[in-house]
Amino acid sequence: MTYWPDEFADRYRAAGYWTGEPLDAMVRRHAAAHPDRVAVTDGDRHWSYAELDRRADTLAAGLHARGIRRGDRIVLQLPNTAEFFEVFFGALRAGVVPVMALPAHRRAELSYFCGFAGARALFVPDRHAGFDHRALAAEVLAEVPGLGEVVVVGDAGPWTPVDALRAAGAGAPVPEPPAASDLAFLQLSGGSTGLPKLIPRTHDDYLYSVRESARICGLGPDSVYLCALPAAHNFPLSSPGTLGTFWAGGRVVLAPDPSPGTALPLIERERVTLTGLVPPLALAWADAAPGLGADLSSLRLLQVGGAKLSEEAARRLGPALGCRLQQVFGMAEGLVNYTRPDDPEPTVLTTQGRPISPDDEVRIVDDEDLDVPDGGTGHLLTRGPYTIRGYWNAPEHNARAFTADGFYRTGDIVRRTPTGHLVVEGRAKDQINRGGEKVAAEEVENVLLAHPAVHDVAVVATPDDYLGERSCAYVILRPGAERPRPVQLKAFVRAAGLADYKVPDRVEFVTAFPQTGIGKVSKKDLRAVAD
Ligand code: OOB
Repeated sequence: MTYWPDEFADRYRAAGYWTGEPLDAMVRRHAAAHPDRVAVTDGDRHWSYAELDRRADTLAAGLHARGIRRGDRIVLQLPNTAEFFEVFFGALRAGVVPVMALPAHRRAELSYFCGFAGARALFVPDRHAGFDHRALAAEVLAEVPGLGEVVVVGDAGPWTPVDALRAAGAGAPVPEPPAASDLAFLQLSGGSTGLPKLIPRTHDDYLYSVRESARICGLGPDSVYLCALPAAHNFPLSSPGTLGTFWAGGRVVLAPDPSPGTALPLIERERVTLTGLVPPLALAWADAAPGLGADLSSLRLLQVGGAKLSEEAARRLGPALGCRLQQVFGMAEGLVNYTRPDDPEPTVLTTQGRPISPDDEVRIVDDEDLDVPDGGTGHLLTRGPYTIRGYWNAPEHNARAFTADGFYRTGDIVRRTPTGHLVVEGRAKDQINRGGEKVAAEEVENVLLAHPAVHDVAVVATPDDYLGERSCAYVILRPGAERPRPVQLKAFVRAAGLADYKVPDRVEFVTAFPQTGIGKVSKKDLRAVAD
C-alpha cells in the first residue's frame, strides 16, 4: 500500500524529509551511544536508553513468538507509565501496528477499534484512575469475539500478563526491522461523524514531524519533557513531545495525572525543562502555582495547544509559570503549527503558529473551495509531507474529507497573517472541543436517538469559562413520551459505553430546532440559543 502519490513521495524523499529510518531506531541509536543515560522516569523507576531498547526488543520478539506479526494490529490503551513506551516501541519494532486508544475510552470506543482494526490483542493497565480496565476488557471481548487476547500491564487477573510476552521474547530472535514507508501506527481522529476514524501514520512521515518539531523547539540531550497529557495523543507524542525528546536524547518524565498538585512538584523534583498542555490545564497550573510554591525555575518552555488559547490567557501564562510560551495548533491527521522562539511577543500571544515544513501547503478557501483573498478568513485545507491523504479503510468518508487533489479538509476556520502565521477563528466541523478533548456531535446524537423517549437530538458546543466549550444536547421528545430527567439521558450515554467526556454536560428539551434555509438543523442558531 502506498500512502502518497509517487511524485509526492519522491519529492519528500529528495528533499530529505523522509529518511527511510524507522521510528524506533532513535532508541537503538541512543542506547548504543550512551546506554546509561535515562530515557524515561516514571515515579521511582528510571529506565536508561539501554533498558528501553532491550525491553522493546524483548517485547517485539514476544509478540512475534505469540504469533502477532508484521502488519497485525493491536489496540493500545495504556496510561502514562514506562510500559507505554516498552509496548509502543516493541510493537513498532515487530512491524505490529498499534491503534492509539486513550485511557478515557470505554466499551463503545474500544470495541469499535478492536473490531474495525481486526486487532489481535488489546493492551490495558490493570487499574487506572480508580477504574478497572480488566473488567472493561471483558466487555470488549464479549463484543468482539475475534479479538485474540487481552494483555495486562500489572495484575492480569484472568488475562495474559505482559510478563508472558516478555518471557516468550527473552532470548528469541528480534523480528526484521519494518520498512520506514510502512504504516507505523493508527492515530485517532477527533472526528465529526458517527464513528471515530483511524489515521494511518508511516514511520517516514511521522519521524519527519518529530525531528523538525524537536529542532523548532530547541530540544537537546539536556531536555526534560514532562508528559502530562495522555501519552497516546499526537500532541504529547510528537509535537515534539516524548518522541521528540527521545530523538534528541533527552529524558521523558511521566505524570500519572496532569493536575497541578501532581505536576508542579514533579517539575521541581525532576528539573523539567518543557511540557505541553491544553489551555484549561495551563490556566489551572498558573492559578495553582503561587499556592503550591514549587520551584519551577528549570521550566523553560510551556507549549499550549489542542484548543484555542485566548489572548488574555496567553498573556498570563508565561509570567505565572516563569517560562516562555509557545502556541501549538496541530491535528492527528498531520499539519502542526508552532509559534517560534524568535517570534515577537504579539505573534506568540495572538497567533497559533506557522507550519513545520516549507512543503506544508496551506489553502484558505470559501464554501465553494475558492481561495479567499490574502488575510481573509476561510476553511483551512492542507497537504504535505506528514499530512495523511486518507483515513484508514474509509473510502466514502475520504471522498468528503479530502479534495480531489489530496488536500485534507481540517474543518477549522482560520486566517493567515502576512508572516504566514495562522489564527484559528472558528470551526466548521460538527465537533465540540471540550478543553482539547474532541467530541463528534453525531456520535453522541446517534446514541441518544436510540433512547425510547427521544424523537430527535442535536448536540452543540456552548461556551465555557474553564473548558472553552462544553456540550449541550437539545432534545425533542416523542409525542406522548414522558420527559426523562437530564441525568437519565446522561446515564443512557454512559451506559452505551462512551467515554465520560462525551456525555453531554447539559440536556435541554425543545419542541423544534431552528432550521437553515434548506431545512437542515441550524447548529449555529442552536448555539446562539445556548449562550
Ligand atoms: C490536536 O490534535 P487533535 O487531532 O486532537 O485535534 C485537532 C483539532 C484541530 O483541527 C483544531 O480544531 C483543534 O484540534 N486545535 C486547535 C488548536 N490545536 C488544535 N484549535 C485552536 N487552537 C489550537 N492551538 O489537538 C493537536 C495535535 C498536535 C499538536 C497539538 C494539538
